[in-house]
Amino acid sequence: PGDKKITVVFVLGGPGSGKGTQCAKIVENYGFTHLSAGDLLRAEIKSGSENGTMISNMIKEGKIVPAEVTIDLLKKAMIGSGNDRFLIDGFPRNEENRAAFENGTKIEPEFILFFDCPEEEMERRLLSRNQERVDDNIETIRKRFRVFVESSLPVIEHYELKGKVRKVNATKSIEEVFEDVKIIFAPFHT
Ligand code: UP5
Ligand code: MG
Repeated sequence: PGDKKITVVFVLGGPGSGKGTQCAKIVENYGFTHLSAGDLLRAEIKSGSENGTMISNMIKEGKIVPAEVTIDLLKKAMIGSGNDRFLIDGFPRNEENRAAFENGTKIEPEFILFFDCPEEEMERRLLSRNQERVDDNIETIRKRFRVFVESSLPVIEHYELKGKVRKVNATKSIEEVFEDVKIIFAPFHT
């Protein structure tokens, strides 16, 4: 009772499809708080928490961390932000993530922003990225692609059936992709 409405957009797409890059641009114009699940997990490793070693091993293998761990971090970040509009980037990555988030928070996403990009292009971007990610080597990148196809695409299909997926061609330049994103976010302009 008295709860104000919380707006959540899940930002999904393969590794290197440009989720983080586009979220940073959305934040500038549309009053959202950007929460990258991957960034929250990497911060948890750095903080020296008891889950750190487990998370670190999962990320090096491109595997998906248990839902409760990620959701706990997301919930804390949502509360800490003081905002009521969120871009949740890189989550949910599998059906377990999706079901646990929906059951645990009772939040239904407004829509899913899906960056569609071929693997060759994503691979090129990840291999030329220079930010010391332990998972940006060719062996781990291949594993991340496989997990995306096997576990994450079914989540996108789930929301497709509900008419909630807004698909964007992510192959173009950063500015061109953002032109398409802007159309989708027009109703949220601040
Ligand atoms: N770039 C971006 N857009 C471009 C464009 N249009 N043209 C040319 N270049 C472009 O972009 C990647 C690179 O491409 C950058 O150098 C950028 O400049 C350039 P970025 O915006 O970083 O893409 P993004 O989709 O965010 O790629 P990222 O590597 O972050 O995606 P992942 O989904 O692989 O990574 P994430 O951090 O979400 O997850 C990492 C790992 O954490 C997972 O593999 C998993 O092990 C774990 N994890 C979980 O277990 N659970 C979760 O819920 C989340 C993560
Ligand atoms: Mg990212």
